[in-house]
Amino acid sequence: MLTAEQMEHFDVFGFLCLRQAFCREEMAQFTRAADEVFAAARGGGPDDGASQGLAPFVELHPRLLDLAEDERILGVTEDLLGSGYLWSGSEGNKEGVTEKGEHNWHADRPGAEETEYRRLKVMMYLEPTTKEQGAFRVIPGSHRMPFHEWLWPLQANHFKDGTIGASFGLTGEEVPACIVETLPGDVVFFHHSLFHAAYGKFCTRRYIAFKFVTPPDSDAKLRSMLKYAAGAFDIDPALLERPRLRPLVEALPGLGEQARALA
Ligand SMILES: O=C(O)CCC(=O)C(=O)O
Repeated sequence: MLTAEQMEHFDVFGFLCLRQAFCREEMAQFTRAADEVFAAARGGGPDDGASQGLAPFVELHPRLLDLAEDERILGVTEDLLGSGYLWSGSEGNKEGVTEKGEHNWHADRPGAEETEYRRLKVMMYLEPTTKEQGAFRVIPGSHRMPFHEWLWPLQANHFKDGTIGASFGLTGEEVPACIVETLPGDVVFFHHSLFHAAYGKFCTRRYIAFKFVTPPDSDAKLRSMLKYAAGAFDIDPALLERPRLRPLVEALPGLGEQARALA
């Protein structure tokens, strides 16, 4: 499904954005479904402007499970992770009106050893994002050592006061980066050890995310799964009912047992 150039882009830069993979009508359906899940999580009440971060997410709505099964998500994931890759959870996120609007620089799976474990997060933003307003930013190539480790000061100052002056004399927004402005229908795939951030987030900004991993072939990888994605070991029954998702989750409970035995 991906071209050799797109695969190389992901390998070298640690991310790939597929433009307009989903059409306007499809996005309207996914957005409606996502909003239903956010509303249900509020007990059906009106949007009070509070932030919402839900995991699991797509498991809670059949239309979002259709999205999860779509070739444009799973086919690309197979190209990037190889056959045998596993489900590692889903998320839905909605900004709150009182948030600072920033998510400072970090890697979700930080550290030299973690860079060796090939894992993906897939982001679908439901509102347009721009440089000034909430676009996803990445530092290309930061999923690889030694560059990954040189950026450690960004992680160390994560969530302090929004500045990283102590390290590079820059604010978070000034850090040299690729700013991935998106429209609904675009899909961003990124390596889970890539440094990323977002600034200027706004209260209608919502995203749906999927996480996938290559099968763990070492104790270190099992421990990492347990540390970062333990929830995925307890399979949501809705995933077992979907023919394309079932093979991605069946091994998870057994892997969970192995991981917990190591802990
Ligand atoms: O809100 C965003 O676009 C970034 C989310 C993020 O930092 C993450 O998924 O780890």
